[in-house]
Amino acid sequence: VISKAQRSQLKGQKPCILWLTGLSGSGKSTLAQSIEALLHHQGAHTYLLDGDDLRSGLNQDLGFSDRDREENIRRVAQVAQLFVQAGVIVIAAFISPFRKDRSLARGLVGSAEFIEIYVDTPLEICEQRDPKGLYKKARQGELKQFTGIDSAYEAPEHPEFVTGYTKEDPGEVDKQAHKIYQELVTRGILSSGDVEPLP
Ligand code: ADX
Repeated sequence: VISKAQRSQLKGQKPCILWLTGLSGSGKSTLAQSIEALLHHQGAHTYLLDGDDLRSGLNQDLGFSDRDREENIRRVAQVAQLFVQAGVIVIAAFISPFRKDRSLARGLVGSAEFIEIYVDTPLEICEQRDPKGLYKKARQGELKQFTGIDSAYEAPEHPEFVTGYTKEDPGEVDKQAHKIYQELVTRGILSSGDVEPLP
């Protein structure tokens, strides 16, 4: 019987979940990718779980009713917890609009193992960006139950980390990722602070 501690020790890291929450178009996926790239280049073993990906596979039977979102997050949280058992640093990027569902995810792992990152981009900006044209459809009534329009988003009350609005500038996103990395070092999740300074 091999324990989580033994699996993590093999990788020289403490496993955890970096949980990114925020509106559609807030920049969760981009930030998640930047964090993963940074951690990977530091030698960490990571895995990225992203809403759009999981909804095309494991969760393809789910829609966007409150109940389906709850089930989406429940499954994702269970999967993330399994990765933590495997010793991996998981980055999860989901709207995850409801506090109780995020709190359930937090409860599945140790309190120090769940880092909630609120990607706090205001609705107006997300709507201006509208990368997939979904806000437009929601405003025209073609898409129902859209988060921020006719479905609720409950902002985190005590996230471990809040990222401000980042411009569509990869340099800005990388700076945010860098700050999060340093936060992980401060919390002792990652042992080395030897990350390359940004130019
Ligand atoms: S969650 O609310 O259940 O956490 P999740 O992060 O998995 O959502 O998926 C969100 C993605 O689904 C959005 O980025 C968007 O591309 C797409 N989407 C399609 N319909 C909706 C909708 N009604 N509300 C929000 N996102 C939607």
